[in-house]
Formats: sequence, C-alpha cells, structure tokens
Amino acid sequence: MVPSLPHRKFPPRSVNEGSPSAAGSPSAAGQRGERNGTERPQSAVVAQCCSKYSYTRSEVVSMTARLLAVRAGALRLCALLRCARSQSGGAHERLRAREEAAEKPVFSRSALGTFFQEQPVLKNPFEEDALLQKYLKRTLPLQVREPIKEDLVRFGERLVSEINSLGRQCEETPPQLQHYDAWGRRVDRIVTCPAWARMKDISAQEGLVAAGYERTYSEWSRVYQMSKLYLFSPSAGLYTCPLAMTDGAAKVIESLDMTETVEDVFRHLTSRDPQQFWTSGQWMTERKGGSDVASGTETLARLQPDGSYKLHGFKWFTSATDANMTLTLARVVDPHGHTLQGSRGLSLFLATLRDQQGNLTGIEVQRLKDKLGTRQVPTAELLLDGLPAYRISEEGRGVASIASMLTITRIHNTVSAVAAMRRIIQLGREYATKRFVFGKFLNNHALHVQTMARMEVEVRGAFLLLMEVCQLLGREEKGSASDVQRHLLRLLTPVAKLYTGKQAIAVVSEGLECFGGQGYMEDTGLPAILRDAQVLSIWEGTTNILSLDVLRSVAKSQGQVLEAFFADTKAKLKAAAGNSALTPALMAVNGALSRLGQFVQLSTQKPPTFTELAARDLAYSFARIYMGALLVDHAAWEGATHTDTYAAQRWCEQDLCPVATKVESGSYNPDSAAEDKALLYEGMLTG
Ligand code: UCC
Repeated sequence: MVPSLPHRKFPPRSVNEGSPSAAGSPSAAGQRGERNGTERPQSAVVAQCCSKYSYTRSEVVSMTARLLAVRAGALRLCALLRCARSQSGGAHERLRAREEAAEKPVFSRSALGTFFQEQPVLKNPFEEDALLQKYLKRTLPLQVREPIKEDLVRFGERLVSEINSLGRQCEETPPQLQHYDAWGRRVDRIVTCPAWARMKDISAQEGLVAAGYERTYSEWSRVYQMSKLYLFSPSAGLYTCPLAMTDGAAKVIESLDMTETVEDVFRHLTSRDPQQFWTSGQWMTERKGGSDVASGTETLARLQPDGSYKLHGFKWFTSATDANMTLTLARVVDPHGHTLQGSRGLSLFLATLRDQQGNLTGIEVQRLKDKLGTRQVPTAELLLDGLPAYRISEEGRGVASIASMLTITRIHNTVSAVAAMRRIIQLGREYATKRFVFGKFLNNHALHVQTMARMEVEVRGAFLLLMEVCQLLGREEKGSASDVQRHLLRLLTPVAKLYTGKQAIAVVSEGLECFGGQGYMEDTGLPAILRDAQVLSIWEGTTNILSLDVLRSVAKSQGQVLEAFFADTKAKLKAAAGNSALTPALMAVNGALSRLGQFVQLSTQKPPTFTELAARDLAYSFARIYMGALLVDHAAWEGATHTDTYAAQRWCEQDLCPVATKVESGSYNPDSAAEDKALLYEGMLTG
C-alpha cells in the first residue's frame, strides 16, 4: 500500500528526481545517504524542508522514510523482472513488446492487441461426413451409389462456395410486410431478400423436391433426396421450411385422383425449372390452436356456382406466406348454412394465392409473426376473406387426406434436426483444431473431446433412424414395401420427429459451448442455429402431440405397428450375433426390448390414463431401442470401423427403455396425475 501523506503543498520535482535511471543509480543513492538498502535523509535537506514547508524534523524524517520504503520495493520488483527476463527469452520478448506498446500513442490500432482467433470454417459437408458416406456405401446398390455420391460431392462444394453465404443473408435480412403502397392502396406485400429468391431457384435446379417424385433412383430416391436436403438444411437460411410444405403438398396431390388442374399444380411443385417451380404453404393452425385441428378450425368454405369455393377464416401461423399456393382445411357450409363440427366436418382445399399481377386474392396479411427463431421465414397471420379455392378431398376427409402431408413434413423436420446437430459438430470439431488453450489445442483436451464424442453418438443414432425412415418411405412409394415396412413407417415417423427435435435442441445448445463466449455472439452465426432448432420440437406437432400420435398408430393398426417394431428390431440385431465387441450393446438392446414387451403386456390391462401418461416415455423407448439396433446393425457391417462399434456401445449405455424404468418407480399410478397437478399448482386454487 502507498502510505498517505499529510496534505501540504510540495514544490515540483526535478526531471531527474523522478526518472528511474536517476533514482536507481548508485551515485544518486550515495547522495541520499543510502546504506545496505536502507536510506536516511541528509540533515541539510531535512533542515531545508523544515524551514521552507513548516514541518517538524520528525515529520520530514518519517515521510521521507515511508517514501523511500515504497521506492525500495519498486526497485526490488524491477530487479526481479530483469532476472525473469534473462531467464525466459519469450517472457522477455513479451515484456519488451508491452513496453514498446506503452510508448505508442494512445489512439493506435495496435492497442487492440495482436491475437485474433481463427474462426471455424465450413468445409464440404458431404466429404466431412464419414457416417453419411459409410451409410450410402453400405445400403445403396452399386448402380445408384456412384451417381448419387458424385452429385452429393458436387452439391457439397456448392454449399460451401455459394449457398452458405446466401443462407446467412436470409438470416440477416428477414422478410418485411408492406401493408400499403406509396399511394395508400392496401397491398400486403411480403418483401423478402434476393438471397431468399435465389434459394428458390437453387432448390428447383437441384431438384430438392423433384428428386422425390422423379424416382430416378427407384426406391432409393427418398434416401437420395433427403441426404441432399440434410446437407442443404443448415446452409439454407430456412428455405427448407417452404420445401417441406411443397414436398408435402406434392405428396397429397399425388395420392389423389388427379384432375387436369391439380396435375398442372403437381408439375409446378415438382419442377426443376426455376421459372416454373412453385412452393406451397400448409395452413392448419388457427387462433384456437394447431394441435387440436378438429375443434380448432373455424374457417368456412362456401360453394360457388362454378363448383369452386370461397374460404373465410383466420389462419394464425402460415409459414412461408410468400408461397405460390397452399393446402388448407375448412368446413363446408351446406345449403342451409350449417357446418359439421369435429374432424368429420373438415375438408381439404387447394388455393393459389396470387393473381397474374402477383397480388394476393381474398387474403389480408394481418402481420408477420415475431418469432424466437426461423426469422428468415415469412410466417404470418392471415385473414381469409373470400379466398378462391378447390376442394381436393372428399367432404369430411380433410384430416385423413392431409395426413400424408404430415408424414412428409415430419420427415423433413427430422432431416433439419439431424442436420443441425451434424453442422454444429462439424464446426465445433474444426474449431477445436485451431483453438489453443491451457497449453494445447482444444482437440487435445480429453474432457472437451469426450463431450463432443457424446454429441457425435447422439447424431449417429439420429442419422440412422432418419435414413431408415427415408428408406421405408421410398419403398412404400415405389410399391415395394412389405406390410411390416409400412407399419414401421407409420410408427417411426412420429417417433423420429419427436425424438430428434429434442435431441437437436440439446446437442446444438451443447455445441454452442464448444465455442465458449463466441458461441453466444450473434455475428458468428452460431446462436441462430440454436434459435432455429427450437422450432423443431414444436413445428408439425409438439412432442406430446406426436407421442399421442404414436398411440394413435398403435390403436389404428390394432397393434400391428408394435409387432412390426419387435420383429424388425430383432432382425436388425441378428447381424451382430457372435461379434464379441458388440455383445454388450446387443445385450442392452435385447434386454430393453423384452422390458418394452412386458410394458406393452401390462398396459393392455390398464385404463387409458395409464397409457396416456406413459405415451412420451413409450415413444422415447421406441426411439432409443430402435436407434440402438440401427447402430448395432451398422457396426456389424463388414465395412464398419471400430468407431462404429464404439458409438453403438456408448449409445447402449443409457436407459434404453425409460417407460419400463418409470413404471417400476410408479410413475403412471392412478393417482399420479392428481399428484403431478398438486405439485405443479401448490398453493393455488385450480379446477
Ligand atoms: O402450429 C404449427 C406451427 C407452430 C410453430 C410456428 C412457427 C413457424 C415457423 C416454422 C418454420 C420452419 S404447425 C402445426 C402443428 N400441428 C400439427 O402438426 C397437427 C398436430 N395434430 C395432430 O397431428 C393430430 O393428431 C391430428 C390433427 C392429426 C388429429 O386430428 P383428429 O381429427 O383427432 O384425427 P383422427 O380422428 O385421429 O384421425 C383422422 C384420420 C384418421 O384416419 P381414418 O379417418 O381413415 O380413420 C387417422 O388415422 O387421420 C388419420 N391420421 C393419420 N394418418 C391422423 N394422423 C395421422 C398420421 N400421422 N398419419 C396417418
């Protein structure tokens, strides 16, 4: 501590007095009477101070002694530093650099320092994806493998050189709504950025929807299309959202008896010509909600003399409102002005949104939604005020007809989820090779690598599940799927969607940590990945709604989806029999499968509340067990590597059958619903 002095006026010090060289020189020390490191003021100087500044002699002596003690300390520190300097060349250099920097002007660029962290770089995402490559090698027949691989390598390059920066522009230039033109006319124009328009052209050129319908690669066409979308998704600036709905609309239309008008629409939706390519919306959600569609849909459809309809209602979330057309649900008003409530009153309609001049017809855009993420996508609230539309389902078969769209959009959701996880890992592991901390690069810190390896295990399980569903879809569309495979597709679609949606949020969130504080900084582009991932557990049905859809698939099929699940899981495990490295994983999946079987047996004797309470854990159990079987099956392939075995082992270390674990701990007891409610609302009066 610097000692405090009595407050008196002192004369200014001479230049030499304050300079370190003068103060530290032996001759100067001698003049001040220094001896053996202690100093005493000379009596003449003391006397002068006493007379000139009215101090007593003892005051001057004491003040001077305290000052000199401070100075002696500083000198000792300098000596130590000089010694350290001579011992360490690097430290000496740094010290000199610091001293030199201190001599520079205050306003200087060099004051920012010289270290700048190298940023993570996106490389060809296909070539960086060992599992995707191995999966294609393992599953695709030779004649389709090479052309698909060639296209994915090329597309991967295009993503890096062109598309990724367009995606960033979409994020940085969100859509805007222009209600009025300069002369006061209501126009409701949705203004998107040029990069968004470019994404549409690229999507057409690359056949991102078309590939699913051209079926060039027969039953492998969906694997090809979804692999491409999986590479595209994290760079696409959320253009995958309109593509998902476009794909879904094409699927619905393809499954109908096509009239000429609808056939023309289908051609637009599946075109590779940017001039011809259309995107579609899918408007299911109204103010009353998007889950309980049956009672939430208020939109009315009034029959017109020419057989078309006009729609009147309010759509609460309409994503990609800049689309060319939409599919939507409404209730047909009968000649007496009545409508049928519930699911049976809903029909499916197709509407093109704009006239020849590009103006919306029968639609007012109330506002664009202010969303947590997916800000690139123009999501709007729409008043349908006489929107011209065609009914494309039988009356009252709206939900059943749009169900095939739900299958497609939920698979797209899964693609985006797995792709987001893959992207954050690719960036994170690249960054770990160039981030130097605590004396080594991050990729040499075992704990950091362990954390990322755990993320990698998650994405591997998710990826294999996604691709399995794509395979099943391709087979079903090609007419080559067995009954077991069709049941599996029905069951695994909601399972994959709900499980990967949650995984993506967790893995991407963990991934941001891999960049430290930089992962939280907007201009790195990393936070947007997390924001956009958050929609994946909500869009196209929340986790609980999807869990109930799993139960619906069991009930509707009278348990056949379960039989398919058990049979196929067991079949997948067969490949690993006799593989000692895979034995622990194999046993874990087998054990979980029999626990699941016991749970299913038990649930048949229980009331519906039991099954409802178990729905989410049951869906998670399907996901974990099946992913385990897929990882084991993949690792048992002759071309697999040790890392594949390791991934299967790690996956199978977790509780693969949480529904059995929870039932053992009494989670779904008859009174647990009441206890949950009491816990949640403690201290409050509720009904
Ligand atoms: O709200 C949304 C947006 C929120 C986020 C906004 C951010 C936007 C940014 C996005 C940028 C990327 S999205 C909308 C979310 N909503 C949904 O996905 C719908 C969720 N609800 C469901 O999935 C329900 O389960 C319904 C609507 C499908 C259930 O309706 P019902 O009327 O109760 O259904 P039923 O009666 O059970 O089924 C009617 C028919 C049956 O066939 P039939 O009549 O032949 O027996 C079912 O088997 O539909 C059949 N069905 C299915 N078929 C129902 N679901 C399915 C299915 N998944 N697959 C096959």
